[in-house]
Amino acid sequence: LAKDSFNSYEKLAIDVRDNGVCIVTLNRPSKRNALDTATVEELVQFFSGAHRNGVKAVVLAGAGDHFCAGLDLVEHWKEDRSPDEFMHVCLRWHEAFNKMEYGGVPVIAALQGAVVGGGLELASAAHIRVMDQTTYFALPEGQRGIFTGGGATIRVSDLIGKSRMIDMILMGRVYQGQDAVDLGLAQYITEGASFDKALELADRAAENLPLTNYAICSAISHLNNMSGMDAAYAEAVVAGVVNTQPAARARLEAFANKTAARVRPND
Ligand code: 1HE
Repeated sequence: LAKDSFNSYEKLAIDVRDNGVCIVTLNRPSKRNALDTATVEELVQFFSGAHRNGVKAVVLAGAGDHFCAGLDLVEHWKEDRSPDEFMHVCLRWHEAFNKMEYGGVPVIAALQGAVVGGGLELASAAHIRVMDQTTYFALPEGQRGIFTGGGATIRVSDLIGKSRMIDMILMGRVYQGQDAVDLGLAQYITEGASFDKALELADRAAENLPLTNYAICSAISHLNNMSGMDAAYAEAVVAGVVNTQPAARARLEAFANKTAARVRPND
């Protein structure tokens, strides 16, 4: 784990654990962790290097009572950007979020309070979302006179379907509680802090072999973008590499020797 590579961050708080789990915290609670351009640049930097730097799993969190209020609307208003400038702002968001989704390192988002606009776009680029009783999801862009630019049309539609995504942005509809899990906005809901559950999941994910996690947290997203025929072919190629990795032999041997844990139903 290249611990030195995590020293240069000013916007994100980065805590590296001995097991390779990294806690990445949006650290602007007084502004509800609104995403300004500098924060997005640090997300690009972190997620571009995470795999190369030996990160085994990430907990993505937000400081304070809210995960993320989305685009920094005050910065956007003050900058009075041209269309061309804002297109390039969005392209940096895509760079960051694509590096998250396709980077091969499991990213578990720990959500509380507002997960809105670009905050929901950020959360939906994570592989797993854990929410708590305070968490709520919305796309306020419709009412603000703007539009999503950080991938909601793709990733939020993937999570809940296009018509529900349209309803969210057209009507400002808010989802929370078990409804949000049933819809697919989050996979887990906790009674206590979502962070504790997210860290538990990240610790567990970090025990998988890195090449297996790479396939899970990169190949699946790529495969889903392909036609069925091509995806089946590419899946076979990925499995050819992953399922013959030398590091897997000890785990296969343990199964053959009956020392490995068996899959059993939950209690
Ligand atoms: C912000 C932002 C922000 C808060 N940009 N500064 N996103 C939104 O439309 C959400 C806008 N924010 C809110 O609706 C609320 O702020 C919250 C529900 C998130 C939190 O409410 P609350 O009552 O706890 O806080 P607050 O009093 O509204 O805000 C506290 C401070 O945070 C205040 O700054 P202050 O200097 O006056 O103390 C707010 O201005 C600041 N703040 N949210 C900038 N978003 C690539 S396209 C992406 C499209 C989008 O994401 S559009 C944004 C959608």
